[in-house]
Amino acid sequence: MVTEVAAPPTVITNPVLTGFYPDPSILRVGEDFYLATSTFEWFPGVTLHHSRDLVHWRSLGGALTSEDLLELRGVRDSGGVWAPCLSYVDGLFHLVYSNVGTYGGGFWDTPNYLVTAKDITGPWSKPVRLHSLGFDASMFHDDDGRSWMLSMIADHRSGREPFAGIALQEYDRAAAKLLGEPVNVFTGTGAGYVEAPHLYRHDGWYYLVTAEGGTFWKHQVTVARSRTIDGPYEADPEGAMLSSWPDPTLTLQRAGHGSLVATAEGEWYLAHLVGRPLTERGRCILGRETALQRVEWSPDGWPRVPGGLPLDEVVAPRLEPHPWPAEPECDEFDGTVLGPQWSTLRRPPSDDWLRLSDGRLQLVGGESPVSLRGSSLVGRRVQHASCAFETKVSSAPTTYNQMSGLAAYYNTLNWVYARLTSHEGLGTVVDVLASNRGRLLQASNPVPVSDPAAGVTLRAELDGTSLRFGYAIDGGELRWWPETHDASVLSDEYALEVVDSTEKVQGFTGAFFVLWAQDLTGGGLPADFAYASYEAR
Ligand code: 6LW
Repeated sequence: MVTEVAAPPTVITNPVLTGFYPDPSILRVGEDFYLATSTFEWFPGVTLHHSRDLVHWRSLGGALTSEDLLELRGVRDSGGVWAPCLSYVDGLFHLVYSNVGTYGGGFWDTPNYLVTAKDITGPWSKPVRLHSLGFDASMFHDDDGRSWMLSMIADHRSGREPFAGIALQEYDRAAAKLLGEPVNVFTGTGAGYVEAPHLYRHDGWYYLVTAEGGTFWKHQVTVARSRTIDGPYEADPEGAMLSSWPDPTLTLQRAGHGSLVATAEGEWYLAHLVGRPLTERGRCILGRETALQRVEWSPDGWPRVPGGLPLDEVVAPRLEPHPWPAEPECDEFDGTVLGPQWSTLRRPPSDDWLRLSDGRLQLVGGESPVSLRGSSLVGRRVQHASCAFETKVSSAPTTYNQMSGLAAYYNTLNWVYARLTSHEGLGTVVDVLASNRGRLLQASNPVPVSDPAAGVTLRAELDGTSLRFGYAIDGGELRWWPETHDASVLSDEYALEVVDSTEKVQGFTGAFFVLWAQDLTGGGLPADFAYASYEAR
């Protein structure tokens, strides 16, 4: 007699999106699941991922690929696109997002926008300007055909709670405009920083999922419910739906900013952000990532994550496994557009500064590393605690104002750059320059290059907090500069600068490996990159 051995349940291994993919908004349309995440000062705006089984995810690149959809020139570090929300109605994907141009001193300039598209890969419609009351805009489409916009409410007045609550306002889809006045429907549970609203209807209740506690260690997901859409909303008497705060030893820390999804068979999951510090409550070089937790409904109708703590592995839904082909390690730049793994800084790729032809990527030397408008930079997220990035660059710098190469990059103030440049005494050289909270450091000594046109191989290797750079010149083998760099400065925790309890510089992004070219003479000296390889180790 043959006994049937049940296949072990498939598991979801967290984070499902490794590297800088925060503030996840999850959506199911038919048999397809989508995740939309924040991108801040990076193009394309709003990164999109796709899955058919919640286990395997593939990148679809980003939604906001041009400047008529998103203007990022001039935005501060960690400004730009905060916390998108993806929804679906009338056969159209609806994407709302905040474009936080500036922040500081208790103020946020945060216009919110709505774009729609028939297909998740676009084209997306001309943005509809919504209100600017606060960031973390989201949208809910009710069974009665009405739609509602939500966001956090910013209050700069002294002595007031700067995160003043959650605004709800009706949105007329036909007229493409907001109706009536916004109402503050939820001021939180007292954990502070109430933000990131997502609204759902289930079993006759409206469930308002928010984040509280702030996006660092005390972050949490809070759920409140009401029988009527404009409240009053009562928070779950059992407290936070999810938080890492109770246990600093967990792998997944900073858990918060969640959104819900149900499979067609009614299995519920929560997408949320996490950080994986290298040491307890230390620095998260991979930034805020996206994870999924299983949700069980309590007998009295509350969505709960069993135990309320983020698990590294959760049981996957009963769906056919749907793996995707692996991303190639090496990009030979033999296409005409950049692959979905690449992002650019504050401006989308365009022929005046980025060209892909003849199997190479050419960057026209742009503005300085601190530029908020014209950086010639193409980057990919660091997605593994141990990995390597390599390229071969050729250029003809004749002054110290011309440089090109690869860098480990967090923001305009924190990076380590192995570059080809010119040195008064030595001529063309390769060296390593670093910026630590804006303080420039000559990190490694220059090495003369006699034949730059032949191209210089540059390599970065990251292992935990240790980052080192190597070079191969004039047909020689790969050599390493002796210095190793503290990679943990490329983290949210290090980038965040607070002065007199005011956040001067936010740290919301994550580490990138980038190809970079500057020509501070304004002459636009080009640099050619033959390939770029990223190896997880
Ligand atoms: C986002 C807010 C948050 O707007 O961090 O973690 C902010 N939660 O909801 C930036 O990601």
